[in-house]
Amino acid sequence: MYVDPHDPKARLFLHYGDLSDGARLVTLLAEIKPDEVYNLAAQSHVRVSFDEPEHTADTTGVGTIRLLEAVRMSGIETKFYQASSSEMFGATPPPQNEDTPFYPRSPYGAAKVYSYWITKNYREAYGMYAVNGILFNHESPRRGETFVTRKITRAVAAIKAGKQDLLYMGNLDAVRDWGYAAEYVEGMWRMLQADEPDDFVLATGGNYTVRDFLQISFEHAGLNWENHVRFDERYLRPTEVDALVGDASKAQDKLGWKASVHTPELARIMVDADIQALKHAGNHWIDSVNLDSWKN
Ligand code: F7E
Repeated sequence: MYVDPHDPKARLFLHYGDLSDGARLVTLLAEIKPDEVYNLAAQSHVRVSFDEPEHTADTTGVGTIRLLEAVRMSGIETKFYQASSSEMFGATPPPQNEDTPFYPRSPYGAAKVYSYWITKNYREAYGMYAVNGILFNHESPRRGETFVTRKITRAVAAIKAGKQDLLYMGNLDAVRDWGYAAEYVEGMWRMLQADEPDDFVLATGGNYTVRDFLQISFEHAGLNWENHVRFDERYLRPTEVDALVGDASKAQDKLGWKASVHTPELARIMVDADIQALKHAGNHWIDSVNLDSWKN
């Protein structure tokens, strides 16, 4: 939790920096000398990457080499984690694991493939402790409001409270393997504690459609999703990733990591959290639901 830096209990210190500014990254790393660097920064919305492909390539792709170069140039000893993504598998059918070929289907997926390979290259070329965590969709009540899970659970809370009636959605047939972000963050940390740097898939192995997520979420609030969900083609992507279902057995064998929260429980956690959040925020919260719902 963030506390004022003057407080003796302060343990989290924030610094300004941007992945488009390589010189700043070098200065920051030389100053902080971190033991571990987690590159979670990106333009991470797949639909938005079709609208802003160049910006996505710059942050999600080239940003990674700026950070790797900053580690190298500052001469510090640090372990490096790259947030690789199941989106890299794209059109290659499930189940997907570390040996599955990549076939990205978006500017975002293509940029992540670049970052994956450049991370591996720095490991091999310079002996850096650099790893790729290939994470399948991981969600929580903190998920951005324009990703499908949170969009659904926020709408469920608003509909339940009688403040919204309809929810506009795109492709309900897409299959995803949605896990709980808190568990995945522990998996990321475990990757950096291993004896040797390596690449790992983190996933639950579950297989649910967007329609399933709707059904579970609405049902948890005592609602029938079919009465409230309508189609809007603006949420379709020019090329879709039809099915992502991960096989995380390597992470289980080598890191002792296994997901325990599966998609139905995750949906219920998120619905409960949004019902609570709505009670606290009242009408202000609803305004932002309506503003957000057109743009994702
Ligand atoms: O879409 C479908 C949509 O935007 C999931 C990012 O964290 O995970 C995420 O990427 C599915 C897609 O996530 C709506 O077409 C239907 O098939 O929640 P999403 P994503 O594209 O899977 C990966 C692992 C990442 O790395 C990414 O950074 O849901 N869908 N209707 C919709 N999606 C959205 N957003 N909104 C809709 O109305």
